Amino acid sequence: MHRAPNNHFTDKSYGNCTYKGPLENLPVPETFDLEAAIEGMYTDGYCIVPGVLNREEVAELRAFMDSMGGDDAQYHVKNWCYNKHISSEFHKDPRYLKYIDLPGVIDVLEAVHGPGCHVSGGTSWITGAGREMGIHVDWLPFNTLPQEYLEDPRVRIPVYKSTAHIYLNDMQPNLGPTTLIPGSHMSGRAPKDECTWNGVTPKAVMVKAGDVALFRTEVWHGAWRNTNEQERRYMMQVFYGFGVEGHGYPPMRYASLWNTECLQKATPRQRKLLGG
Ligand SMILES: O=C(O)CCC(=O)C(=O)O
Ligand SMILES: [Fe+2]
Repeated sequence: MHRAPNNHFTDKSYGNCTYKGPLENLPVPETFDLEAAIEGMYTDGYCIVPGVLNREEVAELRAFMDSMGGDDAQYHVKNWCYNKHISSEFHKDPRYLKYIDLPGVIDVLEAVHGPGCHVSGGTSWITGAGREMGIHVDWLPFNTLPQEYLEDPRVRIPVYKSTAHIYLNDMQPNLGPTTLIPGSHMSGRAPKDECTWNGVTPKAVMVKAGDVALFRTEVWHGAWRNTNEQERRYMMQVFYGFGVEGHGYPPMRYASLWNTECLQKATPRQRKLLGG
């Protein structure tokens, strides 16, 4: 077990946790129900917010992602896949602002993280054929908590950290969708040489471009293998938490480190999310 200086675990999975199928899909709600989405974060560990970006907004974000990071050739990783993964520089470019408080998504986030809800970072991620990711947790608030404590009806663990995935393709299996095991945050631990939990297999986040999936970091998840030689998968991640700010960007109250256009354009809600 590796521990970071703050005594938190750094291991997201152990051994072989690659899921090879069969692949079933998560249910995608047709409309957004805020109360159901909030409840989903506690019971299933995730929620899906449909139709957050329209077609024009999807095209705009894809173009923004294409414009980042210089020469495309450098992202073809030898013997692996195309992998363009760029950290979000919120303090350098006002174009990031609108993606941190997307309608519906931000209401779920502020409800689960409470008044201290913060953006802790983010990435833009374009991936191609050959890419897959084994089942893992992103972060556990307790290193490890016995499942029977978590299943005690008197216990409801707060959502400490979460990730929003903004999808920019109409997903299909060969684009390598995110996979996720509903309820697996109740395991209280990271997977070890396994890729199912409680008999539940990873389910694909088979959403449309412009849909958002939000999940707590204890949920077991990964990504199905991308085998699409024609089209790349586009996804933006935004990381949230409470009382956790400024990984990879300076909090906005350090205004001298921020681009002036970002400072001018940020709404009060965005300012607060960015540590203003
Ligand atoms: O790309 C995906 O679908 C999953 C990414 C992920 O789980 C991660 O970055 O930790
Ligand atoms: Fe992850």
